[in-house]
Amino acid sequence: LPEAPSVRPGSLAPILPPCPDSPPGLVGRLLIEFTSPMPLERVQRENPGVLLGGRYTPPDCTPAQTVAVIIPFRHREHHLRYWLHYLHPILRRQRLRYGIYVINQHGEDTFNRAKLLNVGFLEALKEDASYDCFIFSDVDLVPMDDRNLYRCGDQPRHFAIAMDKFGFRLPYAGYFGGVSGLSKAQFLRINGFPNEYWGWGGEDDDIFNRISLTGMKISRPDVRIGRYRMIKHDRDKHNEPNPQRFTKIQNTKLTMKRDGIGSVRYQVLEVSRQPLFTNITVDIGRPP
Ligand code: UDH
Repeated sequence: LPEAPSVRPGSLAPILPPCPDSPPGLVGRLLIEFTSPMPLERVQRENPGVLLGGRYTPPDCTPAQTVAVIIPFRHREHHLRYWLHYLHPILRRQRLRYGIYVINQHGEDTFNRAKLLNVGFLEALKEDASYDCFIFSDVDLVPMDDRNLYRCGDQPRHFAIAMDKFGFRLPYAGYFGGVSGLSKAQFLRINGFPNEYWGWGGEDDDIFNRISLTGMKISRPDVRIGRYRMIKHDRDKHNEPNPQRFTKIQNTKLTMKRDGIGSVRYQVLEVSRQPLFTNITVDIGRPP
């Protein structure tokens, strides 16, 4: 007879073993395409194990970390449907305990990616104080290999190292854009991300500088595994290249102490728990 699973005293829930370091059941290289439209109902139907708000816990093991995936967002609904379609099954196969947070910038003022990510860090922790790993992902980036594990390590992690649009190579040594991950402690150590990069560009280099200046090193997957497809799109309105970015990234050392997670000001307008993600609409103000 098979042995009955052990049960915690005073509870009917079986004690689950720790999730393995290398999850079994990964498939490796994936076929990713963005051709046929992706209805949300289909994504929902195909992910019955995902709970309201986009929460998931493996049924068969206890993960070492709890991962909040933070997505900066405005007017990219059809990208989000592809992202959810591909990422939920990948994260599930990776045996992660996770939640998905879409941080939606309210209004039509200039976009501010890094400030939205700061908001995501704080708001995810308000939802669940046990988050200890934060993955920051653009909505248009889908990994092409599920061995690219969305979890945190002893150094900040850069995941999107080989995007199709850059010929599947790192565009420059200090590139930290697209998809990155920091533990709660690593994030706090760099005072989070800058709030003062309005418009496109520079904020990822500022984050790279913060990491270097605090003596940490970027960890990256193998270039054959860190491959990504980006959903092709035109430049968004109200996210023009920021002409100040070149001078700002020269000054990270001076600005990072006063500008970061310790100084972020915003107003949450709505928190809505959808079947596959939590949407947080936020007023982050506008450039001075
Ligand atoms: N984002 C939005 N809405 C916006 C702007 C940005 O959701 O209006 C988010 C989204 O998660 C996006 C991320 O911020 O993936 C980064 O912005 P981006 O996709 O504009 O940046 P990227 O460098 O593209 O990927 C730059 C414009 C490319 C124009 C190419 C024309 N061929």
